[in-house]
Amino acid sequence: MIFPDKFLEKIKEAKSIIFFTGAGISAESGISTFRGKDGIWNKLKPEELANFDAFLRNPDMVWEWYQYRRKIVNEALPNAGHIAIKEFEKYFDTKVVTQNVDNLHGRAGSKTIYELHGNIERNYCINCNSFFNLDEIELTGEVPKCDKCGGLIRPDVVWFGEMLPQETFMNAEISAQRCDICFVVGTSAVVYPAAYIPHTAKSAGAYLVEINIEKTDFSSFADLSLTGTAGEILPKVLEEVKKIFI
Ligand code: BV8
Ligand code: ZN
Repeated sequence: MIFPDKFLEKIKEAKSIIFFTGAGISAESGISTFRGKDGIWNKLKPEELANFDAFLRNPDMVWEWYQYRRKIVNEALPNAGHIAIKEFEKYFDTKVVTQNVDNLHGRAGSKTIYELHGNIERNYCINCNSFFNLDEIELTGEVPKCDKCGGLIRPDVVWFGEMLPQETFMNAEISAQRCDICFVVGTSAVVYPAAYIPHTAKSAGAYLVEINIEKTDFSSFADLSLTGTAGEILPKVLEEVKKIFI
């Protein structure tokens, strides 16, 4: 893959890099995206499942949907894209700002990860906010109840209409304002306020590189659009970095 000189110049000068990632980076790990061809939202409507009212109306069904997704996440492994991002830490101040809840960046070993939409492996009681790991919960197929107060236990993900974790989002914004290059990887960039992050980076002067298998609403903002899968392109970018920094 030949990269434009301008991009190679930016890599040479860069100190700080952020990777803004979405469901597309986990597609090659076998986790389906939300809005792509095999997207899960195509079959199910987010308003029916990923929101608090749906959970109160039908807690067992929403809990079951997350159990189904957790099973897929547990069987998944970080792919070459996640691993390449981890390797960038050897050459730059590298931060991951992810919309994904699958913890694959964490399992790939990335050190600084801002999970804007939470993490499917964590759960908490909607009544007393006690946190529970899955192995602390008695899984009966129905929505589990808190052993401290009997409240319903929900996944620690941000549903539609819910605020993002304040401190995490603030740290993500600060890293976007300070970065020299912002890679936008595997996201349709339609979910807000998360999708403001690459725009924040751009207005602060960062060089924006989109990595996606197709054009998105975001492509017109990118300084460079690399078309292909994250698992194929990110290792190639890393190869160029290694040539520059040997
Ligand atoms: C909020 C967690 C208000 C749960 C998710 C403006 C400002 C603020 C809010 C809004 C706004 N406009 C609209 C809103 C409301 C809403 C919103 O953005 N709606 C959209 C749909 C229009 N936002 C909210 O509700 C947010 N909360 O605003 O609260 C508030 C404010 C103050 C006080 C109180 C309340 C909360 C949004 C969070 C929702 N939670 N998920 C769960 O996962 O179950 S959203 C869901 O979408 C996932 O988190 C996902 O990460 C995210 C974004 O999707 P993508 O990651 O981009 O995935 P997608 O499938 O769309 O795209 C995949 C891409 O990858 C494609 O482009 C594809 O081509 C590409 N691809 C595929 N394979 C590959 C690939 N690329 C590379 N390689 C491959 N192999
Ligand atoms: Zn409780």
